[in-house]
Amino acid sequence: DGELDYATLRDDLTRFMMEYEFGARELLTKIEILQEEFTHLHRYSPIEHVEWRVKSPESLLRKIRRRGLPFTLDAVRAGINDVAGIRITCSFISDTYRLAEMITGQSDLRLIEVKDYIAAPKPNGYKSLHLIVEVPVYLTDRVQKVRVELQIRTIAMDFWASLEHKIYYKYDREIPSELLEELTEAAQAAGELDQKMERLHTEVSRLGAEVSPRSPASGAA
Ligand code: 0O2
Repeated sequence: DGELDYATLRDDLTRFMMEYEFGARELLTKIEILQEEFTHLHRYSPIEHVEWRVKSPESLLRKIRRRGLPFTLDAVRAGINDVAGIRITCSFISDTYRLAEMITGQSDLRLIEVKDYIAAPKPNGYKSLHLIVEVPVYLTDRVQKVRVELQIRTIAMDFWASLEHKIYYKYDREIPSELLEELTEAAQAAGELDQKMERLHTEVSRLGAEVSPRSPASGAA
């Protein structure tokens, strides 16, 4: 006793990571259902694409160390919200909020935190709607609640964020100031594009509804 039982530790960690994967998959099914029904009703899909991942054990360990958390599964459960992460890319800003509402309104999910970087972008221009939701996972012998980070953003926001992310790591987290300025300008341009697309989308939906108010098929965007 008191000795580190490597096999037990490995099994516990595998089980722990599996729970996060199950949590993410539960949420992915919910997202798929929303996408299918929404598409049926409105004749367009609010979602362009969905990506997801479970953090690698290496990256999880780095984060635990960075945060100064104890190396216990309970501490990770309580202190790290993005072990499982899902990113939803939408066409339009209004759809990011609609989806967030449809997800957070589900009674088996618990909303832990919302960070609305669309309404209040980060100083570098980063925009995205971040939700932390708790999902119940039904296991063989118990129900385990796991947290999943959901990032919901538009194609333009995603385009910007993926380039910024590459540059950020390329310059080892210290982006040169002239590049930073250009990135902020690009974020501004992406924001303007989003607003223009939103206006067009609203206009086209309105026209579609006027042409044939009874048929949702004509309300296509
Ligand atoms: P990586 O490399 O993507 O994994 P948290 O991790 O949630 O406890 P924080 O910083 O309070 O810590 O959360 P926040 O602000 O909700 O950001 C979480 C994630 O959003 C980040 O994960 C990024 O994926 C993304 N993000 C936040 N800010 C930026 C940004 O300025 N640019 C880009 N491209 N992405 C951003 P990680 O783990 O920090 O990074």
